[in-house]
Amino acid sequence: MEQGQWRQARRLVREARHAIALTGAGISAESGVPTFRDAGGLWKSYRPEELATPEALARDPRTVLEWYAWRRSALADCRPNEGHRALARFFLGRGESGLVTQNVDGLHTRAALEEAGKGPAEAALPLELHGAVGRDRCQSCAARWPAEPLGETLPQCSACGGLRRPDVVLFGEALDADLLDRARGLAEQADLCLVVGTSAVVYPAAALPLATREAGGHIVEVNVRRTALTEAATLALRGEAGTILPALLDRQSGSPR
Ligand code: BV8
Ligand code: ZN
Repeated sequence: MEQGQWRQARRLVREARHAIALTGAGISAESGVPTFRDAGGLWKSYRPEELATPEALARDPRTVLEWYAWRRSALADCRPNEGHRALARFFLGRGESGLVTQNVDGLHTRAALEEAGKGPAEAALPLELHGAVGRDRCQSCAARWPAEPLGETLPQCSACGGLRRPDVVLFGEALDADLLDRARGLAEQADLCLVVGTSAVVYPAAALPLATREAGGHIVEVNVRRTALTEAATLALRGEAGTILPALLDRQSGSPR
């Protein structure tokens, strides 16, 4: 990456009064979590319409629940990487929330708790726009639980008998309105939106960086390749999140090797 671009990126981070970050599956790739649309990604082996929609869940709940049980088991050995940790330290240092994720893997939350040590982790806890695969919720009422292994019979809500399903937002399901309002408010106030490891094709999440830009803020993209958002970015830093983010966000570090 050429030095001028790097210096400009570091200046935008240093001078940002209100910074937010929108992350996608790419930030968890180095933790061993498969992305969706990359070669070898989840959508290459499965068709999202067949698995990640409320119609699929209604039509064939066992297949959908078994797919999520497989994804949960694939996550069991994954740990936050240096990209998650650098973002946690950044927001802890600023003492102001701004981390918005599309990911459901819970790795940002783990990084926040690990980096905060004894201190308050709040500023580094993410807004999980698409929910969390480590939680179940009831299809019919508001009950939520920590995820449990799938048994022989379809899991039922102990309160109302409804279907217990992963607490994630499927295609065609609405995002939590309050969460989305908070994320939109943060994006409109931000003068810097870091966009890390997302193909920026899923809405309404992908519209958030554009809200920052429309309000006069800068988009700095961190990705290994071009995306639907690269055009709109002030700077597109090409490389892996686990390498770029510590160098970009930690106070004393220089540019990545
Ligand atoms: C809604 C499930 C309205 C959870 C996910 C046409 C038909 C139907 C719907 C629509 C349509 N047009 C638009 C829509 C809306 C739809 C949508 O946007 N569809 C897109 C695909 C066209 N959106 C919705 O349905 C949303 N709901 O709009 O509801 C509504 C309102 C009222 C009432 C009812 C309904 C719901 C969106 C959430 C869907 N859920 N998944 C799960 O199983 O995970 S989306 C899925 O994609 C994931 O959640 C993921 O978060 C999301 C985005 O993917 P990315 O994170 O970007 O991952 P991807 O693999 O694509 O990219 C990885 C990137 O990382 C790449 O750029 C790669 O280069 C980069 N990378 C890789 N390695 C690294 C790296 N970068 C840096 N470092 C590395 N090491
Ligand atoms: Zn219920």
